[in-house]
Amino acid sequence: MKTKLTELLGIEYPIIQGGMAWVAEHKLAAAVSEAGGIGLIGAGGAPASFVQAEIRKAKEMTKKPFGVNLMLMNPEADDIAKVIVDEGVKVVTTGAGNPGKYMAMWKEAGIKVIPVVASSAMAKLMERAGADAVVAEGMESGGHIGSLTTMALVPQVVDAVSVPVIAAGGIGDGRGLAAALMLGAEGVQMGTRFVVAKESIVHPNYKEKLIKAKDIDSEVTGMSTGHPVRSLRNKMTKEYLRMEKEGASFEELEKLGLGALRRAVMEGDVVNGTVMAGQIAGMVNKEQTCREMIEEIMVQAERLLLNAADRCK
Ligand code: TUI
Repeated sequence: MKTKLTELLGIEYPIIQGGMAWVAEHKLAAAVSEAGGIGLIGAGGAPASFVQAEIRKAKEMTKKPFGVNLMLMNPEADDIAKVIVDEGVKVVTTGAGNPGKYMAMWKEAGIKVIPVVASSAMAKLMERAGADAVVAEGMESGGHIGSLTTMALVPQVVDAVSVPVIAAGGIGDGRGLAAALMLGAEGVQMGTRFVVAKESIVHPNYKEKLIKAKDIDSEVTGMSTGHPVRSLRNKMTKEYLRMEKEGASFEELEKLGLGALRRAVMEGDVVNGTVMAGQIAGMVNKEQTCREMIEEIMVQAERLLLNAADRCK
């Protein structure tokens, strides 16, 4: 399948793997790139030295292009932005903020810059700053989210900018990819589905909780702090929501959330940790290799798109 995204990045399939903190490390990124999509190393809240080591390990596992996601609230964001240049990374996506101050440096280095946005205003700002494409991420996504749904956001971003738009949030199979293309997107970014990939280093407890989850099992915490985060309902989300309702301070809530994602992903504490996942959790039913997932998605999307054309004859 050829789209503006496959052309822009020189990849086979229009699928970007989400830059999930702790989850998106070198093995997952390399596996997605090897399978014909584009894998990302998620910087999350990690130090620059860790991100650099991850990039080097990914280079040993694949000769295909891969990218780095810079989470802009990371205290070492400035250093990570430089590491991305020094290591010759080909693609960068950004999340949870405005990457404007790094844009000139990245463009100068020939890096393809793809900011994640949650509104058409932000998309326009990023296009003016030199973005090569944007990811329009709806609130169906796991992790830190905006307020619009993918169905409403994607076509409005498509109308607002002339760079390629990649749809994210609520996409977990070939139906989602086909639908995204119908909305005017040139590809998709998927996170939740890749969490249970065979190549994903996520703790088995996390994978099991995600595989068991149904459509209604995610919850949004942090509305009151301005940092809404979607994750699977558990003791942690219940406690967080109770404290928010009782008017807990920003500091108290931040303290509760601190380190909670790492506890779930690395230690497998899916009771007191934060099990970030999107609304497609109910569609994630088995572990597969990244190649199996991507091939299944592409076959399904291509069949649907061909059938859609038939209906209009
Ligand atoms: O960044 C994400 N998803 C994330 S980041 C993350 S790390 C984290 N860990 C614990 C607590 C909180 C965060 C987990 N998930 N997605 C991309 C994304 N970016 N979604 C929404 C946005 C966004 C929001 C506002 C992008 C730009 C923006 O602009 C505001 C501004 O600065 O003008």
